[in-house]
Amino acid sequence: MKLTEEDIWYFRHTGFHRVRETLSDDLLDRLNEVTSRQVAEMLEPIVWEDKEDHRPESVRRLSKILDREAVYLEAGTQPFILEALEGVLGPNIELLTNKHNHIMVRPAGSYPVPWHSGEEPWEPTLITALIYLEESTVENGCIRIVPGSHHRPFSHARRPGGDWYEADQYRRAVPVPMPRGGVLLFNDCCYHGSDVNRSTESRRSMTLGYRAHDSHDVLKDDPEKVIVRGERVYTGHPHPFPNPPRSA
Ligand SMILES: O=C(O)CCC(=O)C(=O)O
Repeated sequence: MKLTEEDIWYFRHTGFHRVRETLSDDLLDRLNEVTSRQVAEMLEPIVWEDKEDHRPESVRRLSKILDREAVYLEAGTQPFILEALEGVLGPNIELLTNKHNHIMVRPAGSYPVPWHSGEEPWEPTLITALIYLEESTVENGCIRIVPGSHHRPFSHARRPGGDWYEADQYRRAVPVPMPRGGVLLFNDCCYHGSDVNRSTESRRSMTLGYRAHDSHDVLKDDPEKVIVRGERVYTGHPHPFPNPPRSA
């Protein structure tokens, strides 16, 4: 379903949007089955909870998922997700393979994701999609986002560091619990982080990054970008410029 004008206004102002629709049970089952296998077999590349402890229970993140199994691209190109993205990115959308492109497995006890802003405010808008393979709650360490922080007019370290609970971001952020199959979109320039997983189960979500295609790009075949909606248009000014100009 397309975003309403109100949805788009709030998305632009707060920096995040919970999509109305959810993934089908069939797709979720397939995603979880493939993910369980990759975790059990400890298929690299992996980010570990503890670098010294390589066990399935210590898999924090599975990286480069789009190279692993087609079902991950199937999830990331669900029409309802692309339709929602179109509300803020326009009709020509690229999925980046060199940003995110991972599953946060977040096993029981998983330590926090430190506060960070994925992009700087002056960079082209990058929308992160978190696609939930399992329910995400305050108890299992759901994401927290600082609403409006993508509009900050001051410069601030992208990764401020320090104690997670003492940080200004902790006071300013709101927790965003999500259902199994839910999709959360947010401007990656917003400060965000997530708490310890205090439950006894994992809390899996896919993380993907999308941007509007840059119509001024002369080279269209960037191997790290997959066009997932629309087309790669070109709108550069011609040179020499027609005289008299056909249009302004
Ligand atoms: O899902 C989370 O816990 C945080 C996700 C995140 O910040 C990331 O994947 O970059």
